[in-house]
Amino acid sequence: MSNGKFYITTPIYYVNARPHIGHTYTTVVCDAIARRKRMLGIDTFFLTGTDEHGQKIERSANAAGCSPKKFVDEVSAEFRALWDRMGLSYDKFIRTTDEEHVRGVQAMFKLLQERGFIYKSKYRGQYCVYDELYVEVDTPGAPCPICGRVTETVEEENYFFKLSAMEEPLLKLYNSDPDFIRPETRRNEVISFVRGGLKDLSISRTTFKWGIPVPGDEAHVIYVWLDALCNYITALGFGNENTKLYDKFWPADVHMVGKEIVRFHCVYWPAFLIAAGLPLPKSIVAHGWLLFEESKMSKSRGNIVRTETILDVLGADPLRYFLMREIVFGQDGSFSFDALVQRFNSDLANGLGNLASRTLSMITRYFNGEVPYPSHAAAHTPADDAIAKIATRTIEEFGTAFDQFQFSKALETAWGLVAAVDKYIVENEPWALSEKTDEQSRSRLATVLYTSAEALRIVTALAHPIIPDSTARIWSQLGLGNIKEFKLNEIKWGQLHLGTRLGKVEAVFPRADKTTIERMQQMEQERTAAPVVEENPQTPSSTATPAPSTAGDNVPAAVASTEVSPSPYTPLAPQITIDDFSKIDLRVAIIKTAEKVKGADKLLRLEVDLGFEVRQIVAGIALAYDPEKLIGRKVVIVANLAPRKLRGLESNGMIVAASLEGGVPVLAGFHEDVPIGSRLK
Ligand code: ME8
Repeated sequence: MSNGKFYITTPIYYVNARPHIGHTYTTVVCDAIARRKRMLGIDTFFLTGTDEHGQKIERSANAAGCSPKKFVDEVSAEFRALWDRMGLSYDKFIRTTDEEHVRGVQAMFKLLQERGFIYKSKYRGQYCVYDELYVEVDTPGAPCPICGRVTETVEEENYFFKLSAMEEPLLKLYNSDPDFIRPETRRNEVISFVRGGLKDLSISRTTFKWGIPVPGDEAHVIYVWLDALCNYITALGFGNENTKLYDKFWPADVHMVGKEIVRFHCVYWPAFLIAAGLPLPKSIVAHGWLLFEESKMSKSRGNIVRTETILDVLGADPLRYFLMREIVFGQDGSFSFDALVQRFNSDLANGLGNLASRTLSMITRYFNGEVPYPSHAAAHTPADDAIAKIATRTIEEFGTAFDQFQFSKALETAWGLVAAVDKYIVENEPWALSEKTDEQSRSRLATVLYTSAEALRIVTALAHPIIPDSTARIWSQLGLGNIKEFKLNEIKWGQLHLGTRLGKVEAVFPRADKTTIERMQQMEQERTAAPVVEENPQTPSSTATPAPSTAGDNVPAAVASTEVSPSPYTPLAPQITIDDFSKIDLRVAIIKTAEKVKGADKLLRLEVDLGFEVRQIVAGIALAYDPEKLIGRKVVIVANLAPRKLRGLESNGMIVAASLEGGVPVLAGFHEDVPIGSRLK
């Protein structure tokens, strides 16, 4: 029997970057929500996918020396393979290069045209390629007010969408439905943005080709955000022949997004839908950022943590648990390997895992592997009733918190039950009861173990959407079969049957130790240490161009493959002005000290003297240079690069080097003797 329907979406991810745990975070949250809805008997559709058009992607493909299609095919496949490896339960993986999507977007464009919301006009302005957005700055080359990257001057004849006409309808929408944008802080930001006035929006481009052609005017491609946002309806068949899913699931219940794309989802998307006369999504829910070393994890900052590293070492469930428990949904949260392992040990290995193994192995030992039931009432004590009460309250509170996106609170509540049962076991000493042979003690032992197993069953069922694999294993150890068949909406205390035969009891969460952290750090280190010439987040080319091939796994497969890059030369980065170049302060410095960084094969810690100051730089040159031989050598450094941490050491600048085949660095230098502190121009 169906208990209604539910449609949830993640953003579709750009394929100019490989997936990292920031993308994983959003997708895991949606997966957990979708799983819970399904367990509640709700007909659920969970959509994710990749955003594959636009100038940013076209440039990344050019830089990789391959066609955009080949480039997007490879990176999109990586996202999908990672989600599959994690066991994410999406119902559809949409790609904006899918034919049905292209048809659907063109249908939407035509619909907006027919309804009089599109006109053609000339436009000259500053465009931020990274954000794929015209920005409100006048000076050519001025930085983007959103991301700080250098903007480009674009002059074209564009199609425009009458966004200015949407000011009133949007404000009416926000006011009439306070849940349309969540949380409240984001809602307030959007309202004040719209109150500030809306200008018409350019929705086509002629300066590049990698996009969906405007129907009837193929010189134009459709603006990438109009293209991308439509995925939420085209995935269901909008604009195509078969609209069964669209008819059933649209409007979406939840569009889950990161806080940086709230404006696109809460202003542009409903504006397009209102103009097209289509139903609006029920809510847009924004979460915060996953930070690593205090800044947003992103490819251009080079501080990403790969999901694969964690999967290889710990598996999917510990990561899922960490993301849902440690990060207060809606706020920014920090990621570190230390915190991940600490959470894993305290809550999973010592918490749920320990409760499962001690309860189930005692039932195996004392009751031949069959769930016991107290045989007379005198075996009951208020302590048993207290656990039953806490469990009943937990079911209620967990559901309420989870359904309000308070995942951390929900898990805290469930683990409160784990802690209560642990205490109960310690206080009731089943091991001592097992040594007594009188009937009263045997009944008491049965009650204590039944109570513990029943509480374990309840926590396992509640936690299943968050840690699906391990809970499925505990469930089958409890002798309950396939957890997927369990109806969460019917859960209550006392459903564990007397005589249920346990499955094979095995540890579900083997404890992690220091070497677990070291292994993960080492894997990430090896990936980030190699590049000497780093990406600079302040330049547009760095965001459009994948990292040099020395970056190893950080590079989309298309870049790393020699097959697709026949030229031995790295393609030129997009042109910059002299003003752009003047922002880079290159100085001559002398190396004073050099030493290997412990535990990082490729890194050296250097102290360099610029004449006016001595500073520390961490460089990935250890495989090419002996530290002793570097002392006294003059080098060129990028002196005004923002500091970043490598292996916990702050690096204040970057040494300039040529990168030879295989990423071997060769330091830049001079034939003449140049005073330290001199600036290169
Ligand atoms: O914006 N912390 O794609 P994108 C938390 N294609 N979440 C993060 C994160 C981090 N450090 N980094 C990424 C786009 N995310 C567009 C979307 S939708 C019609 C088009 C997650 O690849 C978060 O959900 O830049 C964020 O909004 C999304 O990835 C951005 O992915």
